[in-house]
Order: sequence, then structure tokens, then C-alpha cells
Amino acid sequence: MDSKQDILDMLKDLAELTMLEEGDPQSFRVRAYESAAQNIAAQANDLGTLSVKELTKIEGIGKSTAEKIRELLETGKVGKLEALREKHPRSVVALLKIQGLGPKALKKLRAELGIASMDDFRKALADHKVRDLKGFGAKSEEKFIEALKRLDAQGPLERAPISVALPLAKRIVTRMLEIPGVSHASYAGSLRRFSETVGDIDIIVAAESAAPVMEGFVAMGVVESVLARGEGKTSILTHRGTQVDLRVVAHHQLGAAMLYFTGSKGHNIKLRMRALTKGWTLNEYALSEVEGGKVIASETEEKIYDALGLAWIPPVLREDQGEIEAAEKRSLPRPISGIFGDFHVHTTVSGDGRSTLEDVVLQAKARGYTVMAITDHAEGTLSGVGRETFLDQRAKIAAMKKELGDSLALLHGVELNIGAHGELDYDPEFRASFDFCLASVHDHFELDRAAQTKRVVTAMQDPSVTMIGHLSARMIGGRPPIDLDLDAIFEAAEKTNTALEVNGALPRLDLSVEALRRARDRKITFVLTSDAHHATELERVENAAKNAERAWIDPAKVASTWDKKKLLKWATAKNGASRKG
Ligand code: DGT
Ligand code: CA
Ligand code: CA
Ligand code: ZN
Repeated sequence: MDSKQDILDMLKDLAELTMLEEGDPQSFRVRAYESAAQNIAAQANDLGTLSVKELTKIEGIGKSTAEKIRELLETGKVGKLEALREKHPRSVVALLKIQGLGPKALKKLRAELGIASMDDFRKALADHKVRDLKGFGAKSEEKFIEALKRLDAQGPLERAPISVALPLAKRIVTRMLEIPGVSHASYAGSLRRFSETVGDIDIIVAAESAAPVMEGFVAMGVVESVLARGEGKTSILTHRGTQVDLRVVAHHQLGAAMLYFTGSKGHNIKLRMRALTKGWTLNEYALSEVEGGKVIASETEEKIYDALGLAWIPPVLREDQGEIEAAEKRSLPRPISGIFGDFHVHTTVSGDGRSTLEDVVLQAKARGYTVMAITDHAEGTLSGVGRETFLDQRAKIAAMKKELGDSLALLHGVELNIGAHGELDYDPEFRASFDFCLASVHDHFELDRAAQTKRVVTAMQDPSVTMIGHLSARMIGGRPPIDLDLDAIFEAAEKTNTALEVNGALPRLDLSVEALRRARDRKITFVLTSDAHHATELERVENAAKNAERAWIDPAKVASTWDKKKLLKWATAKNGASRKG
């Protein structure tokens, strides 16, 4: 079992709820939980077997935290956390999503006005009760109303961002596979299609009998309550408010179940219509004859698609966007595979980077990369550093290159910050001294469309900038995208020959599928990146690949799949050339 993740969840929840309890994000206790989580995250070993005494030997873990960890591992629950959850229900925690509403203000609003939910807060604002509270006033009332509007614009809050849903689904799958009699477990639904938010998580398990699977499922630490329990299906709600539907099916029906519950609904409807023209029906159990019920196929998705005269369709394409027609003509878009490089990678040089250059390089080699640019933050962001540090890093990289020989071309890059008016860090000469520059927006999210568009286009026009990072600067379920005239941006990307990043960090997935679809037919180079802040995060390029596949991007336009020579030429065309000249 993945005890480490359970422990990290517990500490995260403890930190958040303690912050609410004390009304202070800087409280000693909150920081203690956070630093304990950080140190545990860095532990390579399974912690499940460690005693309290052994646990306290880990830096940042005191006796009381160690005891809570043991309590969690032994009982599946932590008394202190349960008590905090009781006092600060999810509807209260949700209020922290409102920009500008911190734990201190929230504590006061609860105490003075009894606000314990989004609805309470809206009502209090409408009744001008917040404005009359000491320390708030008309200005804050206005600010909160604006913040709520922005929150509403993001769509329903109940949908979980993929950054929350995917790790959770993977943990559940891992746990299910440990249960005796289980031959298969995977997630389906919108998550398997790689939607950026999901209404709920759908898990499909193939097993000899359903009962032990259901038992194991509801006993998981993430479960807050059981919503429904039937013979083949159980639904639960997690502590963070995400619904998970578990379905247990017979092994020979797995393909039909996966196909049905992966959806999308529109895709399923088209498949069913196709089946009907052949005198067949398709449901979650099988593809079978309408008359007599003889089963045509049910065991695997491939067999069902094949029987319907179709190539197997990757889940990311199952959105009823012409994929069935393409599968019939055997002209589905080529998958994006064979990723040979990364061009947005942080090390400990960045304030928020957590792996050393050496560790990141080791990981890149293990992944078989041929080119990688190290791109720590320039000084324009909080996590950024000055020239001296970059020059030191450059020397280090130069020394490392000798050791690496031909296997991996290591580039010294930088992630420049795009200022409010498109200005970039340092001066043109220093920027040109890097092998590779990407530039991205990290602040001034509130500017209007014209100003945002202009600042990004201005950055593109800089001779040092090869790629724009996370174009919209959004955080899925958190920060909305900046307001951009996408067509103008794409036109400028063509004109200036600036590549666009497909950022694979799950909270970002930027460019979004929607933006990628709009850019798809342009002469633009796309680059899959991990934006890794830890060596293990290099694998996030796979997310970027999925996102690009969802948008039907032609792999030929994705630089990450090019051979070493072409890739290196592209990456250094702007700066490498100017420096040599
Ligand atoms: P979500 O959860 O809102 O992000 O989206 P999905 O696609 O995961 O939807 P969900 O969880 O309601 O159902 C999972 C899949 O089950 C869905 O993609 C297709 C299938 N499904 C559910 N209800 C129906 C239905 O009424 N008709 C058909 N054809 N398929 C359905
Ligand atoms: Ca779902
Ligand atoms: Ca569902
Ligand atoms: Zn970055």
C-alpha cells in the first residue's frame, strides 16, 4: 500500500485545517506540518514499518507528528484530524478558494457572522454585513464580490481538477490490485480521456467476486462517506469532496465495461448506432446480437472496435469529434510517442526547485533523452536568481558536458519572466549568452486583453526567445487563464518563429486542449515539457503528450519527437547562432 501518499495527505489536511483553526497561515504548527510533509516526500523508502522513534529521526518530524503517522498506519484514522474536520467542514475549507480571503479573515467571518459556506458568504455580502464588520469595509466587499465572480467564471466548483483526480485514481487502482481475486483495475470515464476536470472518478475492476473489492474500497483512508452501495457498484465521497464510482465486473466483460464507462457519452452513442446497423447492441456487458443475444465481443476493447470495423481508438480521442469516421478509414491521428527531450526543467538553482542538476541529468539519461535544456528562473520571478548564479551553473554544465560525451546534449537555458509590458530579465547580451531561452508570464494576471496580448507578442519578438512557456498562466481549478487574443498570439508565433510550450504539469496543462485545437493548423512548433521542479517530475511530459493528442496535433509539429540533430538545431537556432557569430 502506498502509505507515503496517505501520510502526505494527512499532513496536508492537518496543515490546512490547523491554519483555519488558528486563523494564521504562518503559525508554528502549520509550518511544522508542512515541513514534515516536505521531508517525508523526499524519503525514498516506504515508511510503513518505521516506529515512532525511527520516524523522529527524519528531519522535521517531532514526536507528536510521528505518533500521528503511526496512528494513521495502524488505525487508518487520526483522532486530531477527525476532530479538526468536524470543526471545519468542507464547505468552510472551500471558502479559501476565494482570492483575498485568508484564514484570519475567514475565522473572523465565522465567529462574527456565522459564515460556514459559499452560500452564507454570498448572502452576507448581499446584505452588506461584511462591509459593516470592523476591519473589512466597502472596499473589501467589492473585492470579494469580484473574486466570487472570477470563481463562478471557472465553472462549477464540484468538478475536481485533474491534478487532484489523477493521483487519487492511481492510488485507488494500486490498492484494488492488491486485493486477492482482482485481475484488473483501472480508471475510466473523463479521467481516462484526460479531461482537465472531472465530475467524478470511475474505477473499473475485474474480479472473481465483488464483495472483497467493495470492502477494500470503502476501507480506504480517503473515504469520507459511502454514498451508495449495490451489488456491482459502490460510490463514495472523499474527504476533499470528490465522488468515486467503483464497478466490479466479470473478467470476460472487462472490455465492454471499459469501453462503456470511458465514454464519452457522445462517442458511445455513435458506437451504438453503428452496432445497430449490423443488428447488434452494445452495452456495458457486451456487443451482442439483438435477436438471440449471442455475444459478438466483450473481453477487450480492441475486439469490440474490430467487430465494428474500427481501429482501436485511444481514450483521449473519444470525444465525438470525428474519431469514429477516422477509425473507419484507418486515418486516426498518429500518436505522439518517442519523446527525446525536455526544454523546461528546474533544479535547486530555482527557489522552488527541489532536485540537483546531477539528479535531473541522471533521470534524463534514464529516460533516453538526447537533448535537455536546464531552465531555472531568471530574477524577474520570486524564485529567480541573478547572473552570478547562472554563470556558476554554466560552468558546472560545461564540466558535466565533457563527462556526458555524446549521449545527452545538455543545454544551459533560462526561464525568463515576461514583465507587464513584455520586458524580459537582464540585457540582450546576457540573454543571448544562454543556449536556450523560454519566456513565460508569472504575474500581472489582471491586465486586459490588449495589454496581455501585447506583452506576450513583445516577448516573442525578442531575438533570444525560442519558446513561450505556459501561455495562459492558468492553474486548473485555481487561477483563470489570462485574457489573450489567441489568434493574434498564434500569428505572432508564426511570424517570429516562436515555439509554444505544451506544459505537462497537471495543474497547468497549458496550452489547453482548446487552445491547441485552435493552433493546430498553423505553422507553429509545439514543445512538450515537464516544467519539472523535481527529477521524478520529468515524466510529466507524458501528460503534455496526452494533451496534445487530445487536440489532434500532428506529431511532426512536435519538436520533442524530432531526431537529435533537428532538435538541437531548432533549440539553439536563435541563441546558439547569435553567440557564435
Ligand atoms: P464526468 O464524470 O462528468 O467528468 O464525465 P464522464 O464522462 O466520466 O461521465 P460519467 O462519470 O457520468 O459516466 C462515465 C461514462 O459512462 C460516460 O463517459 C459514458 C458512460 N455513460 C454514463 N451514462 C451514460 C448514458 O446515459 N448513456 C451512454 N451511452 N453512456 C453513458
Ligand atoms: Ca466520471
Ligand atoms: Ca461516474
Ligand atoms: Zn518553469
